[in-house]
Amino acid sequence: MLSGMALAVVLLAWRAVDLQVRDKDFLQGQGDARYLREVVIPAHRGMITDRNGEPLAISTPVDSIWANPQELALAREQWPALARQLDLDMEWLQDRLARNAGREFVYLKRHVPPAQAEEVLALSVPGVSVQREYRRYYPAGEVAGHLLGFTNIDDIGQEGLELAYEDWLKGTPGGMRVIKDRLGRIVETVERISEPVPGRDLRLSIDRRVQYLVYRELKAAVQEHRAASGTAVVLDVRSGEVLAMVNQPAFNPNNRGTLRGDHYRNRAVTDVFEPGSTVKPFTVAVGLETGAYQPHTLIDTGPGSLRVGPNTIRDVRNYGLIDVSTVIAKSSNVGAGKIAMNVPPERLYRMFADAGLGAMTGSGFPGEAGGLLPHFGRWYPIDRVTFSFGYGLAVSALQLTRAYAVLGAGGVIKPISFLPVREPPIGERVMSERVAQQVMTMLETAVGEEGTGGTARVAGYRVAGKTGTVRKSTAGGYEEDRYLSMFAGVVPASRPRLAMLVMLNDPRGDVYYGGAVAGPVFGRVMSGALRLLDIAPDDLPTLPNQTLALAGRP
Ligand code: VPP
Repeated sequence: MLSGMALAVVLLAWRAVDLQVRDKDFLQGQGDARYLREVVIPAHRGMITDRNGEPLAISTPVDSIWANPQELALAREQWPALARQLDLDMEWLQDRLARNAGREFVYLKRHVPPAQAEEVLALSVPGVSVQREYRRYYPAGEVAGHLLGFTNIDDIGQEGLELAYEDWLKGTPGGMRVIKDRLGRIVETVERISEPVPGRDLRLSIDRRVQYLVYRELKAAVQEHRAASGTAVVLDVRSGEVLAMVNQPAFNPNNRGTLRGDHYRNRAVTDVFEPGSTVKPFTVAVGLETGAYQPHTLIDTGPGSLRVGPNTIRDVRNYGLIDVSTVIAKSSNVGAGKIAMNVPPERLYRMFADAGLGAMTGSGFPGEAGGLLPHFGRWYPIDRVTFSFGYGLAVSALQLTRAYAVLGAGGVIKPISFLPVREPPIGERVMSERVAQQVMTMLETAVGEEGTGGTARVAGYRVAGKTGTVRKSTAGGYEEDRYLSMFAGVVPASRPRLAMLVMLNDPRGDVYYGGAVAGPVFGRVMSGALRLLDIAPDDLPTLPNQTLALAGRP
């Protein structure tokens, strides 16, 4: 019995000691477990490409150098080498470590090239580590800056399509559990909790080649006419896809540091303005729809002004007795005003509203403006008249371009898309196909010999379009010598494929008419874009037959 008891005592004692030792390790482990941490593994952000897969935004791997101040404090003698390698100055480093002394983690330098990070690691300074991150790179630079927007240092979309499609692009970060020692050193990767899920790539409707053409020509025109800014939008008439959207001055999203708020807003969707004469085609469309007018109906615009109650509206010259087509070709305000007086106000309002003027397009672009379309119930007689030639309402460049795409699509409005669409949408009818066709014919004459838009011509293609020169509104009136100069058009007129608006804000050169300032930009862009997109010419000079015979062709 005694020996049994003695054995029990020995066993118990051994167990107690054993537990103490093992527990110690275990408890120590637990102690370390006090430093059990979850570390985030960033996900690779999806690439943004144009409609043909050309890269527009790519996330490239970079490394960020971070330190555990508590640990680094023990290696002061290595700080100078570290500072040199990281190109930091010592005061900054000392101050940063001092201010974060109690913490385990502080960034020393974000987004250094992986090679430099390697050299820093090679110094093997205690407490200094590297974290793999991603930095956005925009190959097209400022050509597509406003469209894409940009991400912040943590690769989160801040503006533009980077913001609009954040959830699609961002992916899901992974996680891993690590044990860190008392000084916060990762001593062991305990387990990968979850692998990072990369973001999805985003293919846009944009054609990078067209985007570049528009950027180049708009930039040149803004410089040539010393304009304060410029905007241009190109839409695919059949699909409603945005093929190009440019603002000047542009900005380069690769150099985020230089950005100011008003620099990177996408004016084409955020800024609204009075469209002026560019909406006359829609007033004429109402006149044609109601049957009150035909293209050849005569209107007396003499003496070049029209009294409406106490107000008077004017043309830049007295066009006298002209037909409806000429009201468009010469851009007569009086002609448009008289049509407006002879159609029901609600029909005029309805046409503008159905064509999307003064309303959000639903494109999903962040910060898109709605604009203003005062209800006809609130119109005084003068409002009804000035509305007809584009004053008293406010639209964005995207809305106005979309309205011209309606004319090109035979009177049907289509949703706007910044992504490729598989099937051209049916859209909704806004006016009869007959009226849309008649208006398109008038817009061709506006670009012909008799019109104000001759500068928008494109060799080999029939062009339908409208000039606009709009005095900028100020509090309670209109500027004497500050204008918006515009041209909106559709090509090829016989089989419409592209709609484009070009607008220059406040040209300070010696010419300011829309026809002189914006028309040429339209012509130059379209003569490049139509060929780029393999769109067949519809206005080749018909060769005399004998020439064909000489060429040995039937
Ligand atoms: S005619 O077509 O674009 O080539 O009439 O700003 O008229 O009543 N532009 N622009 N008017 N306001 N209020 C002209 C043109 C030329 C016309 C247009 C084809 C030769 C062109 C205008 C414009 C104007 C205008 C007038 C521009 C201000 C607002 C009105 C004078 C430049 C008007 C009040 C000089 C509601 O676009």
